[in-house]
Amino acid sequence: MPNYYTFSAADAIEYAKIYGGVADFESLVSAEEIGDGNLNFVFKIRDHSGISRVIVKQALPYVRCVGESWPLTLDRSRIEAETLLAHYQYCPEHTVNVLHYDPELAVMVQEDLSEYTIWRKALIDGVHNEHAAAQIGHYLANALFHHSDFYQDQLSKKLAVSQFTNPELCQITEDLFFTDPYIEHERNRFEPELETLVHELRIDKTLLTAVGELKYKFMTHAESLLHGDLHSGSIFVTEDKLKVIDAEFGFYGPIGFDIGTVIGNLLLNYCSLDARDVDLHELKQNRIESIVEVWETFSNEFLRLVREKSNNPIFSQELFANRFLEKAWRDSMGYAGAELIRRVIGFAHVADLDTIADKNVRITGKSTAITLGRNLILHAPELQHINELINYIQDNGKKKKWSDD
Ligand code: SR1
Ligand code: MG
Repeated sequence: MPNYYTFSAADAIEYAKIYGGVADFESLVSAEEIGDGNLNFVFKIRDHSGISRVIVKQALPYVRCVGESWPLTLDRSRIEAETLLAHYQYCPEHTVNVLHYDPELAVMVQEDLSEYTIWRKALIDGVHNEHAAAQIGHYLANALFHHSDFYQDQLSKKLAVSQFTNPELCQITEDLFFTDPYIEHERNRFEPELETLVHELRIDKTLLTAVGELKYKFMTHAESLLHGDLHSGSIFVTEDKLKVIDAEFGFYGPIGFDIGTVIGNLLLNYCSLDARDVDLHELKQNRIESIVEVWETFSNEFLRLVREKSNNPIFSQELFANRFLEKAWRDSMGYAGAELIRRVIGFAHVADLDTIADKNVRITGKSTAITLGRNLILHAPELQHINELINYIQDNGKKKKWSDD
């Protein structure tokens, strides 16, 4: 990228003036770098009243949280913008609006979401956002249906698969999700108290085979244009609204990966709740109801879209669509399990568990997450109904039927 340079705050302001779509653009005067993710610079651009007006986001040619020793393609910025635009086309109410992007500078300008809170923060604070689960289910159905072979025509789908080929970011997931946690690797991080549980994962051949199946499917099943990193830090919420951001891991993959990542993050939060000063019973119930609502909204909406909009006379048969969703459900369970495990023992953790100050409570929460994750991966193929998952979660991963066989 010959024209690439890293933006200073002043560069970000100038850029926002030109491309931010702000009528009184001369009023844009300050930029605050607020990026707290692993990869990029994010500038919040404010006017002279201190009101945040737009976001300027720039990819760095390396992994930000590690440094230049881990180089990373700038093309992820194009992929992110194009994935968000593609999802916005079919679900504008739940996708952040990209106002402008420049692949050479690896930069994009996005709508400001200052009135929103990161869903992970709300979940950690013990908040139940009543509408969030149904809204993310709606986003998943619309984003995934309209980029699948149920809707896209054969030729444009195949061109799109090539447009969204994202080898370096996919490699991160292939390694961090599906390989590192199951081997000794310098990127892994976990407390010594978890050593026995981790060892048990690594010698469980049935588990490793199931993880192999999930990884293989991730690498080969181009079912739809995924967000690719739909954890609760990529989702912004208010009391009644929800927007998805941060789609640089976008690619054509198995739809259960996005659904499973959402469910996995709700489960990670569930595992952390014992540490919070809140009405535990009610909040645990809220998290479980949210998981049910994500799946039910997604599957009902997906079926409605198949009935009303599918262009393919073979795929639009009710029985075929139902069978497709049964497989997506089982995949989702497996990917949720893999998310639980990698967020506890791999490179990228979650604040839900890591910020628990009391060591015993933290280790208990993390142990539950590992055990739950392991059982989800192992038993995903036989899980017929969401109620089976719910019963199991309510037993905190100790249900005899599963752990004893
Ligand atoms: C090196 S990137 C680590 C993690 O951050 C991203 O948000 C993805 O979840 C990735 O696995
Ligand atoms: Mg991200």
